Amino acid sequence: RIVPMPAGDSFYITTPIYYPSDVPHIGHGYTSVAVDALARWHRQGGDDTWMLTGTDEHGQKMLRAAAANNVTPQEWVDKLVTESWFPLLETLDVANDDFIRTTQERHETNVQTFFQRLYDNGYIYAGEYEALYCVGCEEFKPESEIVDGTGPFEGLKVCAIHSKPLELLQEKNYFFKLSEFQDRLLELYRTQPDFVRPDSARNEVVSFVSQGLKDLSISRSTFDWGIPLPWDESHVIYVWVDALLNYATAVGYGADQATFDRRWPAYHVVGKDILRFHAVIWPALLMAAGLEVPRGVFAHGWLLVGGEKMSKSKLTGIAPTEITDVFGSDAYRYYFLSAIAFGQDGSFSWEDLSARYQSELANGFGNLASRTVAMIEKYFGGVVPEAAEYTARDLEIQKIVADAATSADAAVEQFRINEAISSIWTIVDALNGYITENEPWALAKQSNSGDDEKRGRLGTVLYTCAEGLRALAVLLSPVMPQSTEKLWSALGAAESLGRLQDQPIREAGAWGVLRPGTSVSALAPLFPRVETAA
Ligand code: ME8
Repeated sequence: RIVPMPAGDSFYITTPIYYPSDVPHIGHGYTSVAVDALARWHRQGGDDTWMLTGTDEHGQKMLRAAAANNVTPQEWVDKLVTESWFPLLETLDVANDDFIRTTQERHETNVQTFFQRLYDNGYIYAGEYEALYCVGCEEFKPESEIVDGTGPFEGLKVCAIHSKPLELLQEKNYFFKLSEFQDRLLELYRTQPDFVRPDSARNEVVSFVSQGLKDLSISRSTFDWGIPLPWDESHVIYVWVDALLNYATAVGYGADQATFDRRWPAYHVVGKDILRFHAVIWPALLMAAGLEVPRGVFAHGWLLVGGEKMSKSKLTGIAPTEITDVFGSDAYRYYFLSAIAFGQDGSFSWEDLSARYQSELANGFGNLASRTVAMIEKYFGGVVPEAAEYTARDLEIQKIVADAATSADAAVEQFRINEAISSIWTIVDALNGYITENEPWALAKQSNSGDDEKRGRLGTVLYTCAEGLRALAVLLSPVMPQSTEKLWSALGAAESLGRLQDQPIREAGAWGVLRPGTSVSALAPLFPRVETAA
């Protein structure tokens, strides 16, 4: 079911808020660049776009790490956020509109407002709880995720994800009546089939909820690093529900109704590890508070390194800077967004990254850009020539450009980023083939010996390439903001057409936008040769 979004719509999109205690790795970077590319696309499509990211700073994990480092939890998270998490955004060229931290006042106060409302609405009650808790997951574990320990943990119950012993917690807790929402949730998944995407994620959620839901413990009373419950300050709000609320407090929930109305509801992009929190618990909490549910939840897959899920517990994490220092941030963005089917697991390897960098970016896109600009410099004194008469083959190129732009937009609407990129790449491949067929260097030789028709043809061929590159710059700018910017100015388009980020992406496929007579300027290789140690 494809529902195209009209231009000018509100488009609010979020990443998960990350635990700052982990060092940022390429998995976090993957989610962030995907959300950033989607946001940039919509922003350039004229939608009223808002991209949010941030950090999840409460909970026992943070408290313990701070204690181990002999600092207060606030000092601990402040240090991590400034030293590791803000810089990640710069490293990956993420243009987020806001960054929320759950220790901010704007969050804490309004989380309390939200829970008071749930309490007043009768969805919260006090009870006794005894269950096994994983501090790594910050979650009470269901039977299916508990395994018997081995080695040093022989005889203990351990978390299947973290392989660390679980802690038996027994305390008075407040509970949220999640069990009451089973029917309404199933109704939601039925009436809005794209509420959870992709289909595999939707099926998992539907089957989970169909089996019945248990009420959810939403408070803890044995430590105080969290947000106190407004009606019982001896409890702090469970870190996961505190965290989910970020999506609402960041856009004014409880404080600025006008902003909240303008932005909410959001699209959430998350890794599949945290799908249930977003597709089950979060909409139920919103329903209980009488608020609109999210527009949708998109769960992407796992990045695998050497066949293993890369995470905090398995020390195979690779820092994004290890990649960007060598290949640059555009290549990072392009690689993860094009090589992995968005929604499915994908493997990272240095060999694959290097190979794609060389063939697709350096030899494919980069070389097309360099030689087109160089030929315009050489044969037309650096001035974009006019097209003479278009042949059927030229018109075919124009159609490829128009079709690619249309399909890419349709794919982005469906969060299918890799499909959008492969549609756009049909332009790169077509133009490289077009240059080979038309041999502009031969045309130049013939027109030098006075053949006016060949001169006209040379102009048409090079205009076609330059105009195709103009479309490529616009379409690829959400994915590769830096190299497309360089290309844009080399084409002289910045002066004649204005800023790249202001070019309407949904009109990128129109023909004849780049003006003949525009002066191009030299273009250094967009994707220079790299020496890889790998
Ligand atoms: O779960 N492959 O934070 P977190 C792909 N604070 N993506 C990965 C990944 C991998 N191997 N590893 C991590 C939390 N990610 C909570 C979220 S939201 C209200 C609270 C990405 O720091 C992926 O997006 O553990 C995953 O969902 C997220 O990092 C988990 O980040």
